[in-house]
Amino acid sequence: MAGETEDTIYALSSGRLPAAIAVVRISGPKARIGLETLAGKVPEPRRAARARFRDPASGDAIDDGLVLWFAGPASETGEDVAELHLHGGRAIVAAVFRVLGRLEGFRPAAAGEFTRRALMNGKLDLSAVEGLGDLVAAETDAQRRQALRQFHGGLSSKVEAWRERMVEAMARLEASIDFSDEGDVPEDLLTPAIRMASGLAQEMRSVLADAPRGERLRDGFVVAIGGPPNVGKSTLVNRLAEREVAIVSPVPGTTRDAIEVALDLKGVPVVLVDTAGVRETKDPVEAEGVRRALARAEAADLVLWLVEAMDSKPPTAPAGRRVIVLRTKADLVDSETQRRLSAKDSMMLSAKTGAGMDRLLDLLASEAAGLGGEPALVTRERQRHALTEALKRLEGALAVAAKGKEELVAEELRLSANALGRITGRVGVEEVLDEIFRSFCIGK
Ligand SMILES: Nc1nc2c(ncn2[C@@H]2O[C@H](COP(=O)(O)OP(=O)(O)OP(=O)(O)O)[C@@H](O)[C@H]2O)c(=O)[nH]1
Ligand SMILES: [Mg+2]
Repeated sequence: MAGETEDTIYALSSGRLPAAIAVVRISGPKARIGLETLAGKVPEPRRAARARFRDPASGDAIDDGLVLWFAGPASETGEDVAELHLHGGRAIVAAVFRVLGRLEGFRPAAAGEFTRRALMNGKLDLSAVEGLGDLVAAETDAQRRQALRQFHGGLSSKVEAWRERMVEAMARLEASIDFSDEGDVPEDLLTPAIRMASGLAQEMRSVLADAPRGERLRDGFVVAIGGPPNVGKSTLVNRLAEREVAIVSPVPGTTRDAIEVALDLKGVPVVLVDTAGVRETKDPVEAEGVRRALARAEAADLVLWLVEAMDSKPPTAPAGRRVIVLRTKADLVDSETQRRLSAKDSMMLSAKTGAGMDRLLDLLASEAAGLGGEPALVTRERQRHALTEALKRLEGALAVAAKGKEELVAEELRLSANALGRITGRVGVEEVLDEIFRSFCIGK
């Protein structure tokens, strides 16, 4: 719970004004005073009540609306929280803020401060906070599902369960080391510890194997559009984006900078990157564009390498993660040539007539689909690092266990559990002692 010295914070929690409704939240020890000052009453917890908001200094009515009261600790932040539902006018919100700002111990909330207080008060753990951030930022269904799973503790509950198993094994080992003269400590403690550690290591490896997919889903599946100048790269990007994001012209070398556009392909976020046409050039600006184009192609998840259908000797694509060659301007070649070319291993496309576009979209969706499906548990580098460290320590524990060194096993397990604790933001040394005394009734 927040201490007496904690400020009471307030902020507009709904979107940009003006809007139909504005939600102002107040959290902290004096939230009740804020509500009484503005609305003249505090309703029953969790029940919406009609209220007339006034400025007590002038007695002026500010607005009519609703108020909600959540008494701490049963609130989002764990503190007393009031929610004001106002009409979403700028002057209304400004007047409410003016009243709150005059109150002793009140100040505007900093970014993320409500969530931060929820974290500090144990309402959310660290990975749930990250899930919440992703949930608000999610732009596609697959991103939303993944974020919601994390917010609901998908990762933390798994990590906590792992940690508990480790802490228990550790406690048993330490009991055997520290209290080996006590009669009620089992003899062979290493065998169950080894079994536990190798089982956990296996589970961690499989969660880690899924991590790149989770991280990628947050950022989007990156598709770079590359190829020689003037083949219709920007035209294709505009067509896929269904708006004019890039300049198209018959002059080769039109695109210089890499241009990004976000697409939602069947729930999976795809970032298309239009790049400068790749060719030898003396123009330093274009040369920089070509350098960037090649770098983007190299880093992309998929490269669509475009060449003109009538080009008999098109330049080959640079090495990327995965390259698909597309032949553009299909409308400019006769049907005989079209047949001959499509017999080869490339797709024909006309951004002008739309021919081949459906097939391309299907292909992109199926390439990106790997990111959808069952949401991954690890979605951030921070979590992956901590989990990798936990696994490394667990493997270390197995290695020293093989040599029969009990104290070292316990130490490696402790470091592994600590690394896991970093994922959820809860690392407690006290727990180990608690565990020893709970399960062995040593009674000291
Ligand atoms: N007939 C025909 N013309 C096309 C097609 N796609 C693009 N074009 C034309 O080809 C020219 C070049 O198109 P852009 O999209 O600017 O080509 P780009 O590959 O982005 O070119 P740079 O940015 O210079 O590398 C423009 O005049 C387009 O109108 C197509 O499918 N059919
Ligand atoms: Mg272009």
